[in-house]
Amino acid sequence: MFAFKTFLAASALASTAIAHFTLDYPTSRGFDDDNEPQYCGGFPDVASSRQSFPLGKGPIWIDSHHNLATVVAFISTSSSPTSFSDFNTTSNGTSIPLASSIFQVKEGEACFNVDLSSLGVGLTNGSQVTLQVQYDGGDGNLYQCTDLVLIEGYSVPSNETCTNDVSVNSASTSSGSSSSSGATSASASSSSSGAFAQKEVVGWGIVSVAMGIAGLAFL
Ligand SMILES: [Cu+2]
Repeated sequence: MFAFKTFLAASALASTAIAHFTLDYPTSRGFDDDNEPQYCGGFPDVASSRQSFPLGKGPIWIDSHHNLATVVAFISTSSSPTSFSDFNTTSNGTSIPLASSIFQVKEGEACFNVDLSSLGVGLTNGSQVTLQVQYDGGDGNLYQCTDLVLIEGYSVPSNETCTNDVSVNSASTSSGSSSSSGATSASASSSSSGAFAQKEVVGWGIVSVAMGIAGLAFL
């Protein structure tokens, strides 16, 4: 009897462990671990109310349940995106750059900053976007979506600000976290050239992500 109870407890722990990852800020449309491999984690409809989010630098928080995972974020500028292809181009055909670098996270809570005003796709105060996070912890690509309205000068809650940006130091995983603030300010002071430099470094990753998105779009 005792052993059976122990077995049940172990099973409960195991099902918690397959939670893949959650998008905690801004709040996800919804979470269903069985459907997380699907577009927007199985929640294809835009949320009834959009969350305010900074037009400039703003934080994204995830909770990773795998030892190590590869993460990237991208946006759609459609008010009602319906597929991955809506995250490739704007309505007038302009291609949309990735919203983050392609970076790695360890298990646990992690944050990274995006600056959607820097993407060059004409976002302004009041623009509506959907941000999708792609996460691969070794069991395939998983997705979460959040629906935002971009506000110039919007201040996120102080407990959601991201000072240890895990997307900044991903190329040097052996370096300590103490160097992160310096790296953050360095990249912030040269955001446009920094973004291009990151693209060069992770060029093949971007190509494979883009091909993955395009492949899904043409299925
Ligand atoms: Cu998983």
